Amino acid sequence: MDLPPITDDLDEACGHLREFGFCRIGDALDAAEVSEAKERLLRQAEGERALGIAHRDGLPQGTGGNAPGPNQRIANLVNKGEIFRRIVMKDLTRTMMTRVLGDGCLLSSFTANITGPGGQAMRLHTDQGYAPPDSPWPLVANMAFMLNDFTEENGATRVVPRSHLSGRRPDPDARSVAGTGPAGTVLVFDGRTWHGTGANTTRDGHRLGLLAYHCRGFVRQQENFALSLAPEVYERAPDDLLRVLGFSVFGSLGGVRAAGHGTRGAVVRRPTRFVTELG
Ligand SMILES: O=C(O)CCC(=O)C(=O)O
Repeated sequence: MDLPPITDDLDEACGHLREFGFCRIGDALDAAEVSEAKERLLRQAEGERALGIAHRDGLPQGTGGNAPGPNQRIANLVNKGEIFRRIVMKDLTRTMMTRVLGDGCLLSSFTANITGPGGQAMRLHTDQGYAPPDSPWPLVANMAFMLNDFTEENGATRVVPRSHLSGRRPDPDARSVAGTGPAGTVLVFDGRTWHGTGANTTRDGHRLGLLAYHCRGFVRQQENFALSLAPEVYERAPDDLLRVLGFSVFGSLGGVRAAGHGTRGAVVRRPTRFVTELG
């Protein structure tokens, strides 16, 4: 077996993750959440295109110039809708990521990838390519939430079964399987698993995926939330969210010592006074 079945049993899902390097959890988002997130995402994507700031990719490799690709990426969803912040803080998200990455794990980035007709397959890679490939455990893990059905044809994320245990860098020609599933499913994959966006071979279909990329508490995040979180989101963010975004202490890391914020798990804030040159 290369594609473990979709399950809603988290123990079973964790077993799949250990054996295959990925698992699929059904009904991770309910119908109302799917519909709200999908509507928000499509409006955001349209808004970024209208402003001329859309990030487009998915063109064949080596295609030069600034031609817009058929796929659209949307960055930093934490700033772009309450539904996205809710998905980050869902019990399922926190429970799964804590089981895989330990207490104090962080959101590394939260983005969307909308594949469009003609979108090319992404080169197989791992999400912890900056670390030695033979790491005995994942430093990071990803949750790809499906806002519509992920199919072979519309670019479901490709994953290489058991590649997380290979101890090698990805072989771009390895045989992969499509992590398909109905809307609401989440594909969870270990940071060592070889994977990439699938090719979209449809005539007019899009694939709507949210990528909630997480890391252990001592790993540097992909998104620098301390700089990029919008002030109005920061002001209203509950401590639990701030903690997951990295405004928090992990062991002896991440504190703002001058302000006395050094306690494990404490939320840290920008000091109002600074100790500078004395004497
Ligand atoms: O969109 C996907 O299916 C996966 C995207 C991915 O692998 C990446 O952005 O690194």
